[in-house]
Amino acid sequence: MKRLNDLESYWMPFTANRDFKNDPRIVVSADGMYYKSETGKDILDSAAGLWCVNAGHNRPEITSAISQQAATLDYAPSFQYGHPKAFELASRVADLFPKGLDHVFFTNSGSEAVDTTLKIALAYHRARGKGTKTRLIGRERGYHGVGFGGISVGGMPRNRQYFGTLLAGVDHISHTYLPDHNQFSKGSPEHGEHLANTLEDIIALHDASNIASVIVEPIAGSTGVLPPPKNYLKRLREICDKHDILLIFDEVITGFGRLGKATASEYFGVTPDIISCAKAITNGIIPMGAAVVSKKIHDTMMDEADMPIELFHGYTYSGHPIASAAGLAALDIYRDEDLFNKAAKTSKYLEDVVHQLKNDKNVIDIRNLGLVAAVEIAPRPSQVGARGFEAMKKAWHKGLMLRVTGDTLAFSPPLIAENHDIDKIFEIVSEVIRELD
Ligand code: PXG
Repeated sequence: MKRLNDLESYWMPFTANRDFKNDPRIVVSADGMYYKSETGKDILDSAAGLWCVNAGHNRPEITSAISQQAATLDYAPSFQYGHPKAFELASRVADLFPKGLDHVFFTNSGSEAVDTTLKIALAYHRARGKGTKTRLIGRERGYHGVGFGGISVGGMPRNRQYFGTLLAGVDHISHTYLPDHNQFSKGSPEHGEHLANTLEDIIALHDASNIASVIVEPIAGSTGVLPPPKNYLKRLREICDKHDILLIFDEVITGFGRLGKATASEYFGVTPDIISCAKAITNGIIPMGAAVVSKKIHDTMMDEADMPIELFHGYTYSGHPIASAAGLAALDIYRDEDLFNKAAKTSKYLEDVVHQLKNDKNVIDIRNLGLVAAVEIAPRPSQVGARGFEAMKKAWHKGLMLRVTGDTLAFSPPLIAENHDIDKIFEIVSEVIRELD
């Protein structure tokens, strides 16, 4: 008989399972900026969970909305039936997102949101009689979740290499990491706009008549925080317009205030055709994601697609009542506490504080934009990622939840963070860095 509550049964995602189970990091409760560990220690959250708890932990407004909803309407079928809160949340999201992106297709995660955007792009071109436009373009070092669509257009080698041939007909434009030119940049780096032109090379190779869409994260997050070079996103938009290619922004981490605006699209003044989002849509409390789609795409599908069901796609839990209730309560908090503007103010402070680590041991680059920052540590020769992994473990023992990707320490605190929280995060980080050999 297996022991109940041993650590063995749960196969943890994106985790060094054997290492974890020898020295577990387990949290049992949370409030505001802090978790509590099972030993009763306060753990400061420098990552908003996994970039999702933008309003801070355990907000009573959201927990009570959830319990009320659960007691009123626990579940409603998402196919051919509706319930009021899904419609209400869709309107609220459309209102918050850039003008013209006003139709919302709900999913349960960022990965599903991404796959939904890709499927809509293909179905749209087909519906308008351009069925040859099928190639999907992503970007090197992109992260678009872990579905087969997402890893195919994604560009994180380890997320792809174990999983066979992936989707056919996918190409990647160049990543935008130019350390020789942009080291220690604040905000968008000066160099790299020209890298958008690698899209022109792919178009020259395949012809635009065969290309459906290009998907990028406006600011690449998981790969280690790479803000887009100045004018780069505008350039991508121009190329897509010129060639009748849909531009998709994956805003799973940037949606709902991370850059001090509702979306990165708004922040950069570039409107894509589709946005994927997730995470902070419910403040992370219940899984939910969405593809937010332009009127042009939506109306084409309504006018031209097969009848009576226009899009053969959806999930049992699309627009789940409890997720919808959580989403509405989260959006109320963002609005009532003016949290996006608060994040914009705190991001200036974050920039000042994080760049003070410039001369710390082994620090080879620092990047930031909005309430996102990264400190890149030199890898140990022949042991890439080891210093980063150790930093994460040391930080935990000092009371800090630290998100690490390779040897890059990434910061995305809840938008409620005060300047003193930022100070505390980087006091601990500086100590950790000093202790790394
Ligand atoms: N797109 C982007 C841009 C993401 O960042 C996903 C899609 C997938 O979302 P789901 O909900 O399926 O996980 C993500 C997820 C990190 C980190 O620390 C980032 C993510 C997830 C976990 C950790 O970099 N992003």
